[in-house]
Amino acid sequence: MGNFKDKVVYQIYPKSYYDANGDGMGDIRGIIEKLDYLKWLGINDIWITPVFVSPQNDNGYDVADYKKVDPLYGDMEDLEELILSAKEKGIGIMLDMVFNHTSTEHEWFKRALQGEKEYMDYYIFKDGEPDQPPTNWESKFGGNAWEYVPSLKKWYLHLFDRTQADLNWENPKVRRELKDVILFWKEKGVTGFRFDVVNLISKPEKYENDQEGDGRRFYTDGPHVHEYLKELVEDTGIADMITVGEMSSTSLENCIRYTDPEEKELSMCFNFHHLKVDYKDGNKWELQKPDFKALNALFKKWQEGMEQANGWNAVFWCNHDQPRIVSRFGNDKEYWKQSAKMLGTAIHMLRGTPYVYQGEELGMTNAGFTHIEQYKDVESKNYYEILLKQGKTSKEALSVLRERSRDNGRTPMQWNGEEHAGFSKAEPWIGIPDNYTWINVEAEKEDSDSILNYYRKLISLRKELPVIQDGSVEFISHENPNVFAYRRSLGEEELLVFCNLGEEEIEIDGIKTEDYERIIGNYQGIAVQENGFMLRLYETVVLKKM
Ligand code: TEU
Repeated sequence: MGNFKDKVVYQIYPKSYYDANGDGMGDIRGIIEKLDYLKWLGINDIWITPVFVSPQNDNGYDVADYKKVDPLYGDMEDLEELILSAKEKGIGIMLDMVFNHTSTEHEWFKRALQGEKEYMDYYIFKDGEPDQPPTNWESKFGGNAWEYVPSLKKWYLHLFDRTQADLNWENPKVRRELKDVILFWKEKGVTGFRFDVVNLISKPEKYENDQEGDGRRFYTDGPHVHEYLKELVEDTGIADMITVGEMSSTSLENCIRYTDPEEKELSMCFNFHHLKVDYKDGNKWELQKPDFKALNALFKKWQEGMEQANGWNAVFWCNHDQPRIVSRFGNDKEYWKQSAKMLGTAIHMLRGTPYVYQGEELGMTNAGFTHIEQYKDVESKNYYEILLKQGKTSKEALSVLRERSRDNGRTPMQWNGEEHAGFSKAEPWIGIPDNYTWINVEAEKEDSDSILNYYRKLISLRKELPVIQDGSVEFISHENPNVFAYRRSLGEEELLVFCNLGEEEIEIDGIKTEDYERIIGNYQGIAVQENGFMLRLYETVVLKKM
């Protein structure tokens, strides 16, 4: 497997990164123009969310042609130029492979709808009565996961939107088609791949009602998933590339298998358990304060568990599906700067490959939308209706979206304090929070104490210190659940990482501060005490043994 332990990956959501052609939407040329910024930041690879031909019902996660660039983003020449220019700067490009489903606009699905047997076998069609879906499984975007096609008198499965039909991986032809897509892009010179919800590809033999839940336990980390992944990797020769699987509701055991180098599946996995600690009883659409005790327990379990069994984590707070972390686990008002730096440190010193999502390095905040018309995301729009049906008032539903909508992470990158945050000359496709006048690349580049310069330092520390890349990890427990702390060690080298997730001072005892050198932190110095030190509000400090 390739070496990725000293790497940091940067995620770009092209629609909101930089608009080079002035139509209000970001594009591939926009990314090319910003490569020098990314080089300066110090990242190694860029994961770009899908830019393939798509009706954009789910912003490109509904692919209609895996081998063509959607004109919204540019053309094949642009993408080839991006791959080449990035390479010249020592940056790799990872493309996003959405292989659990295709758009219903994909040629394969259109032919299936015509009743062509060969293509019907590409998808999961089941017989049934028009009023009786084959199972009670729920779509991740709300509602039943089956859609009826009257002309065929059959239902098809869609774990996501009804315009995203699940592929039938049991069919070897489907697997061959998808391998062909990988080979196509590999030849173009990409350095890696991100695989969308790849642990949902293997469905159970029997389709039955789930009496306990929404059906996920039947198809999550499904019966043949490891076999299919191994085959995909072997037949396309990508074992040495950087690959990351997005794993929905997965287990530690499975993530170990997905990423143990001996298994030759993937380099690393994203899991989302730590981003559900503010879901009430597992329900994203019910607000609850983050449970930091649970957060600590999850990180301990995953960090230590993956290490023991030779697995590798992708570590992250933010992506295009998540609200902004500083608004979520930090305080984006009085302690904006401190809490953003603290949260960044918590992730970047971990064992695993850190991912920075565009704008996270600036401390970008949630969108702050107040009207339903401001939202563009299919999931947000669906759930707004569902919440109303459940009896919430429009005001209540909007206050849930304000915290939980995926659009919180999709507002345009804030480049400067000028009109439209320097993102575009035209009115952007989605709104921009007012704080762009001071939260932006230009302002933060100038300020040596900014979140941006702090992230740049976090990234460079990983390159400099083998203990961050390769050290073992051990969580340090504290009676106060707001303390998020761990030790990294490699031979004689030792790092202690302390983060305060809250707004009260906490005493940390039993540390001889004089034995350590402070290598990064978000306050001046250390508040040394008789038997240790005081961790101030949202303080983080990283100590290196001398
Ligand atoms: O997301 C998978 C997924 O299930 C979640 O991230 C989901 O959006 C969220 O938990 C719902 O509450 C991936 C992509 O990242 C996402 O953008 C796509 O919409 C989805 O797959 C379908 O392709």
